[in-house]
Amino acid sequence: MSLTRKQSALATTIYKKRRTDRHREKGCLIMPGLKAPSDYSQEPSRHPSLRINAKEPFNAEPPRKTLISSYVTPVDFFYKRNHGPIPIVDDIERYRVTICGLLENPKDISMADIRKLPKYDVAATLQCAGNRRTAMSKRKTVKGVGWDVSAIGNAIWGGAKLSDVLELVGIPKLTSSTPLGGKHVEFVSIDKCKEENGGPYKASIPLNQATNPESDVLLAYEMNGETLNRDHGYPLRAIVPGIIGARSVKWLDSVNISSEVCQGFFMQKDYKMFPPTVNWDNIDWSTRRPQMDFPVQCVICSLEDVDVVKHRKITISGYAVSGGGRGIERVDVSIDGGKTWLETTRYQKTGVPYIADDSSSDKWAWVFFEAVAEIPQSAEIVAKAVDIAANVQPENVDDIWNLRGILNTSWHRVHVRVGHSNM
Ligand SMILES: Nc1nc2c(c(=O)[nH]1)N[C@H]1C(S)=C(S)[C@@H](COP(=O)(O)O)O[C@H]1N2
Ligand SMILES: [Mo]
Repeated sequence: MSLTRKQSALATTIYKKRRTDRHREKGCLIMPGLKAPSDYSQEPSRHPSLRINAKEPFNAEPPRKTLISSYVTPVDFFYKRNHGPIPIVDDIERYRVTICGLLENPKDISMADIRKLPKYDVAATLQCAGNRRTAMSKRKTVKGVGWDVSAIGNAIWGGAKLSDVLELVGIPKLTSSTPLGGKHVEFVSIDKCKEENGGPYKASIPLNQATNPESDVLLAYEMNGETLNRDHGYPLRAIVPGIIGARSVKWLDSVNISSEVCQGFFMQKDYKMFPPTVNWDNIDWSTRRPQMDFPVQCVICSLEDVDVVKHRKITISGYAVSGGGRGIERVDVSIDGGKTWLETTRYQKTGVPYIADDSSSDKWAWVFFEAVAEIPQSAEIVAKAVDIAANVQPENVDDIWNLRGILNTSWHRVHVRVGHSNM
């Protein structure tokens, strides 16, 4: 039997309603086993060293020096980016993720079903598109959470490949279109976001990325070898390596096969890159595509933006990362504001030389860089990275300024003086 697209959409609606009714009967609030509070009275506890940029919803980042103290970012120090109160699992046994939309047989999948699939551990760096927004705002005000340089972290995500999960509902590997015209995979959460008028956070990726095992898209239930915690998406989240963090949807409720790109707020009215000429009076959201890929980025983490050091000989170190799994070919630093440059050494795991694009390196993960230099009494120190496609970071923030303050990848500059710390 083959359904038309309309019939299948109808089937999904009926299926979802039946499911809801079923759970209402059991006295369940919204969804089996997982619920979304509408206030902030049941938030998890968080590490006191996090810098809080917004309390409700909770948005926080670690001090930059913490980032370079370990290649794999400890869960406590991993930035937390939310758009509503953190959902709660009240019964993991009853939790199901619904795979629905343009397919013949929608299915409710339990954690046991997910765990039965082969487990993959993927090292992937997640970066919020708003990372370094505060610095962009200094040029000219932008709208959004004021992130410094640590809205980024690198974790080992454990879970099933989405390509394997989709096979359970009859979508083969390397599919770009289903017989019913499905071309996108939409991840739908249950959190209540005010941007969605109290509706859930959602985002989509193309079906051919979702069904390609090489893209390493995961439905993850572990972070750094531990069960995912509430802040990071317990019980199940999408991890889409190589693209902006906004598409790695946490607390999955359903995975919806659709003909179109997700029409949610965060795909259509946010996380789009506009040219510097666009302002709040002339913005037309429909003119731009949702941002997916991440451009090349690097940040100095061993020094604050304005810092005082004791000795002339200093270590300049930080992270570099690019989108789409592109490795880092080079990171250059300058101690004279960008007039002359010095190449740094790069590494991921200690003792293993980093070779961009080599099977020995973690394709989706950041790279640390380090250089030792003798600086004059006062210096402007700059870092810029080059990825394997020879993409380079832009010199000035002015050239990439945009009203939402996303993707600030301009050369990272810090000002250092040799002296005593009381300035
Ligand atoms: N359900 C849901 N998923 C979400 C978000 C959210 O608010 N709700 N925020 C997104 C954004 S913008 C980012 S950058 C990452 C942050 O993931 P983290 O909090 O685990 O670091 O989650 C993404 N997934
Ligand atoms: Mo984000």
